[in-house]
Amino acid sequence: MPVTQVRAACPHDCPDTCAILVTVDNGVATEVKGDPEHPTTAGVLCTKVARYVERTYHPDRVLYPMRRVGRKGEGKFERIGWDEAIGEIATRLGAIAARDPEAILPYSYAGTMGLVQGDSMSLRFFNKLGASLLDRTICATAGATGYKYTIGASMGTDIEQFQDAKLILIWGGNPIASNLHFWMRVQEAKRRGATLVAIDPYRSLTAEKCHQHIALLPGTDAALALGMMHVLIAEDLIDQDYVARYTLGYDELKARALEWTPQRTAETCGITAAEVVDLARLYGQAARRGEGVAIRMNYGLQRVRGGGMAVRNIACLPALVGAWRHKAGGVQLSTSGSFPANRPALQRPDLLGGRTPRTINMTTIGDDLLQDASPEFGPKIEAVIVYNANPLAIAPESSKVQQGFERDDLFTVVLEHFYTDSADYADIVLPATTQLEHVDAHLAYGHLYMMANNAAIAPVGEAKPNTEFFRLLAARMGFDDPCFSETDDQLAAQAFDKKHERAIHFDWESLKQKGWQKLNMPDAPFAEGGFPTPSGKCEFYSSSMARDGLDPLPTYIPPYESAASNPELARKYPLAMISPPARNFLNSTFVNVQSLRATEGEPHLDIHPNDAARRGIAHGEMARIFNDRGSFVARARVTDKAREGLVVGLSIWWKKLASDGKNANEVTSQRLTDMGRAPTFYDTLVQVEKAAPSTRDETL
Ligand SMILES: Nc1nc2c(c(=O)[nH]1)N[C@H]1C(S)=C(S)[C@@H](COP(=O)(O)OP(=O)(O)OC[C@H]3O[C@@H](n4cnc5c(=O)[nH]c(N)nc54)[C@H](O)[C@@H]3O)O[C@H]1N2
Ligand SMILES: Nc1nc2c(c(=O)[nH]1)N[C@H]1C(S)=C(S)[C@@H](COP(=O)(O)OP(=O)(O)OC[C@H]3O[C@@H](n4cnc5c(=O)[nH]c(N)nc54)[C@H](O)[C@@H]3O)O[C@H]1N2
Ligand code: SF4
Ligand SMILES: [Mo]
Repeated sequence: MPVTQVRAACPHDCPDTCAILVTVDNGVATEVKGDPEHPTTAGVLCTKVARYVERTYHPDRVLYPMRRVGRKGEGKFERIGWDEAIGEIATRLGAIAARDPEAILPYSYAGTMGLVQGDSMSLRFFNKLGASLLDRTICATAGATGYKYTIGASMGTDIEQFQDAKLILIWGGNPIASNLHFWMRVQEAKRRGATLVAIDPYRSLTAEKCHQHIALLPGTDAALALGMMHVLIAEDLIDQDYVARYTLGYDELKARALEWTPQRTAETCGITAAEVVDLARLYGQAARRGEGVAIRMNYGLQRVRGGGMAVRNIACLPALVGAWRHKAGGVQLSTSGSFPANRPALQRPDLLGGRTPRTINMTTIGDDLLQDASPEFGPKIEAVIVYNANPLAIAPESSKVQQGFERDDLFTVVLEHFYTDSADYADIVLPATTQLEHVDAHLAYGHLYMMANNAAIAPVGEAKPNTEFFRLLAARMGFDDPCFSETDDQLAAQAFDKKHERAIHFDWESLKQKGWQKLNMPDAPFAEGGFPTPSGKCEFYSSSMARDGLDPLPTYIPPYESAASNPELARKYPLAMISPPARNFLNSTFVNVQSLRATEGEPHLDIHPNDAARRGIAHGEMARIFNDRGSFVARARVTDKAREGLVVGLSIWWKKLASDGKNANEVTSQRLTDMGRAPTFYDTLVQVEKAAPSTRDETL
């Protein structure tokens, strides 16, 4: 066989969704590289995915169906055949479903973002079965909800315009680690004279490289946005024409914003009043000059109690100063709402046949697995099918998640590439294909291209695509609707709604050949209003919020856990902890790739010199981080990158690769955000103390 090049797309939960070229030599993938022709990928892959070949042929891949032989969590399995595995799963699920199908729960997230290997055949199966629905909230639903109330959909400034901005606010994001191709555009803007401002409690890799860094307290962004509005209004930096034509509720907003003096804002955010005033002036004056002023908001700021409101308040700023008029102005949180993804065709909610099963929130899986049957909760959860997710590592309040998955009366199936922390608790582990081994269609949440992924190699071992597992299981359970025999290509061909004007040119066969195709959209989406809200305007006042029992105007909702909002708790646990992504991991993916783990080293905790000194902790010593929910250990890095009162544990480590078998989610809570029912990972108070030296065996 000759050496060939196959067009692929990066499947990971990253805004960039890169176009990849896979070199295949005699059936073996030898190299992945970024497609130089694809405008946002520009020939570059991040260090993680540059290792995708190493990950694919990793000696620890799950190669065969496996049945547990040890205790739950012990990770001892024996090989079985696919036929036996499917038979056993069908029998177990069939018996549970005969009593109550809602006792069965799918648990999945974005291990792959593919529209096919994500949720297509899987949800057809669960819909037909009548299983519990899963509320997929673990990442972005707080911000997405706040943004939707204000702007109308997850749409915003095109990444391909950012290089022409003169001012870029990087708000609650760390693009050098988590949105690399956006950072490349920012670098170009900087070369063309743009000013860069990072708004982040932590001096991240990105904040370090910006002209300014505003290190506010976690969870206080909503107040900073209100303080900026105050200054913009007081100093007459509002675009009155834009506001009059394309926004709703300015007078009410004005009254609200005037309550937020720079002094009050500064006290709430733990910064100076001058920082508030200067930021607002920088923003308002550049917009007044007709320059591109753009905000890249990211999800880091919405993992706190008031996360939805914070995103909403920030999303009001571009309309106030008319920044949307410029194609390099406005705001981007996510572009996913630009894509006319045809989820009903893929997932077939009609197979529910009029049933409305209960919904389980994936964020509170810890509590939910420990719930007994009750009229409010419904049946006890008796079976969980995990795919594209690693709940033991990534869900908050780990000790409860672990207790739940340890239950002897719980039947757990995990579809995986590796023996993750979650796979160790499975009754049956099934080998899943990687992106090099299956077909998929993708949208992106950081750019505007529909993407195709071709299979480059044959499945490794006995791995099968997620879709094939659900096809086999459906057949074994007697589901004979024709939709259960559709191939992955047939599914991919339904991924986008061809009748929609933005996807009018979508044709799966040609997308597969070309690899990518841009949506049909204007460069400046809201230059003349046209917001996809109920009023068609940017909604400073939102009747939908009033209807949903929320304050219809921008406001500030303090964190659950902070010195100001909960002084009693703060006396016991005085440090705010955040656990944002490490550069060399992708959530918990890649932690087991030796070359990448070696770069991260081991779990660290960044702590300010004053906080470390008070606790007698020296740089490089082990620290124990704890609160009422649990504890974990990490090696202290004494650094002023973390502001005083804040500790930072870059994540998400595999527990079994940490010296104490734990990670940052031991101490995070299951409390939910103000909107979107989302997690509050970065709304966590802890205490830190010196721990015994690590007994970690470096040869592990
Ligand atoms: N390398 C790498 N890339 C990734 C990921 C990964 O794990 N590794 N994960 C992917 C996924 S799933 C997602 S959702 C995105 C996440 O990436 P981002 O959306 O960028 O969000 P985070 O990394 O959670 O946080 C970004 C920054 O927000 C800061 N932050 C924390 N709390 C606050 C706050 O209250 N206010 C403000 N203003 N800032 C705050 C953090 O210190 C951090 O530097 O990245 C994706 N890309
Ligand atoms: N403390 C703390 N916790 C967090 C966060 C944080 O910042 N701090 N971030 C949160 C966020 S933003 C997110 S999005 C979640 C992420 O949570 P998850 O979506 O659970 O993400 P991963 O940990 O990457 O787990 C994905 C798993 O899917 C598997 N996988 C990949 N492709 C396939 C496939 O094709 N088939 C199958 N069967 N499996 C596949 C991978 O091997 C991997 O083990 O974590 C959240 N948890
Ligand atoms: S993880 Fe993100 S930056 Fe890395 S290759 Fe995938 S899409 Fe590109
Ligand atoms: Mo995420």
